[in-house]
Amino acid sequence: DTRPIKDQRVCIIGAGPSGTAQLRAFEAAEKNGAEIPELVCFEKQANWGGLWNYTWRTGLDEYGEPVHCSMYRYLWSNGPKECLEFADYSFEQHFGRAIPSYPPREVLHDYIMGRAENSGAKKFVRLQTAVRWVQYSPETKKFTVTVKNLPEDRIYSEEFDYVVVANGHFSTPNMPEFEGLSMFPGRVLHAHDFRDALEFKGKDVLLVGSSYSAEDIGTQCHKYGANSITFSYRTKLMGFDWPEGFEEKPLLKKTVGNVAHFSDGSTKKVDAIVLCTGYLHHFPFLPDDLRLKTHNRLYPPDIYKGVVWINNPKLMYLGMQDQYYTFNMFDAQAWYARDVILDRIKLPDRAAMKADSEAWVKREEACKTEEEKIDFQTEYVRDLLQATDYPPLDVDHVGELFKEWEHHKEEGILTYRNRCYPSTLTGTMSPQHHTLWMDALDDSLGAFLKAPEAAE
Ligand code: FAD
Ligand code: NA7
Repeated sequence: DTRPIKDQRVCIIGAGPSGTAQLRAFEAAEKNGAEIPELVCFEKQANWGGLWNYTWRTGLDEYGEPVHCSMYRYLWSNGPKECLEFADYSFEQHFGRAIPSYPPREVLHDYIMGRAENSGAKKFVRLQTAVRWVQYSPETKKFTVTVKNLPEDRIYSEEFDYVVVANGHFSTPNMPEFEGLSMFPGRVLHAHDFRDALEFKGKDVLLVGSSYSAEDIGTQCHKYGANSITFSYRTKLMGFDWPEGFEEKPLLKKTVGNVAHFSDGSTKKVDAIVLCTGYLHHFPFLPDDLRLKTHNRLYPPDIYKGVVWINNPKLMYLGMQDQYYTFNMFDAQAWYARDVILDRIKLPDRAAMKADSEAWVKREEACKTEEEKIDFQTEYVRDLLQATDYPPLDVDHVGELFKEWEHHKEEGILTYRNRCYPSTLTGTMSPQHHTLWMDALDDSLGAFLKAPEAAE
């Protein structure tokens, strides 16, 4: 494109951590004197913040839109905050002091969106505006993006030179069927609709799935007084040294009344079933030729550097990987996408992009252990970082912390959140939290930040 960059338009879909990273990346370039394109970020929720905005709603929202939120009350970070720290905005800078390593949702939300609030980025965000359709014209070389202003009940379209898809992929539930569920006498829900563990106090809860959601919702229900927790795995058990009250079973075959039958022939009477069976990459606004098709994995195919849609490099995706790394990886991707748009990064031809992407996919498929997978994502983030001027991030140190975190989880699935790690930016060791995680029932920002002597 020969037009000056300031005459070009970029559409960003979603203002979660990834979409706001994109806004922040352009802001950083502008501060350094660069000309930037016109930015429009469409966000269907009433505020930016993505999954980190908690709502009691499930199903559809007040406008009939699918509720995006998959988070729940009493959710605490499931990894050390030192692994996700933005390289250009430390936790100490945000909170004015060092804080413990595993903060609850509200505290992380305050940090992530704090960086965005301190920038001028909000003016680019059109809230309560859902993207309905994206169409590319090879003649005009532009995208037509059709959106709905929800409160005004008004549909309109605008043209853009680039589209950055940042709508997240942990919101549309993967809902398998199991024989008997329609006659099950208790509640059956997906993790996406889980909101409050107290609902399951005194109950025998079955969680289908063996990944983060099962582990976290299960331990949380235990923390808030569930009678027993049963996990059912399809491929591999989690294998933690579970305390009394937990057990792992192979795959659920069927339910008969309130009795769950498992593939090893064993049974268990349960009161409620939570399907922790993961999420679908879901882009109802994209036609086939622009749409990423993948399951949840560390290197989805067809996107160069995990960002650029190979079949049409004016379309970019952020945050579509399975995630050890989160916020700083989204930053690395957003800085990369920005530099493609600013023409600072020259993309190779399609065949070379395809070959590069396929090589990464092969490398990912060869990873067997957790440690290899952590190393893989570390290499991926390193590769992105060397291409842009994103501030230095010590990914070797971050990778080491992820491995420590894995070991700490193995040592105690109910105690790992009491651990402390140093910031890779400032070197400061995080302080011990005033209350052990199992005893910390109040997850509010106020309770978390209270001085130890003032805490109950
Ligand atoms: P999202 O946060 O999903 O944001 C996408 C945004 O796009 C949303 O605001 C949504 O409203 C908007 N959007 C979607 N469709 C449209 C549309 N059609 N039009 C307009 N806007 C649209 N990560 C961690 O680092 N630590 C954790 O402890 C952690 N815990 C998690 C717990 C749960 C239960 C889940 C589900 C995820 C967790 N994550 C955690 C991972 C999480 O994916 C990332 O932290 C982060 O939220 C991803 O950011 P994102 O911007 O890519 O996507
Ligand atoms: P994940 O990590 O994608 O895991 C999905 C889980 O669901 C995984 O254990 C799958 O087992 C299981 N699954 C999927 N389909 C089925 C069926 N049909 N039957 C049984 N089990 C199934 O999703 P999570 O929700 O745990 O985590 C997503 C994010 O939320 C994560 O980033 C966290 O931070 C919070 P498999 O191993 O494939 O056999």
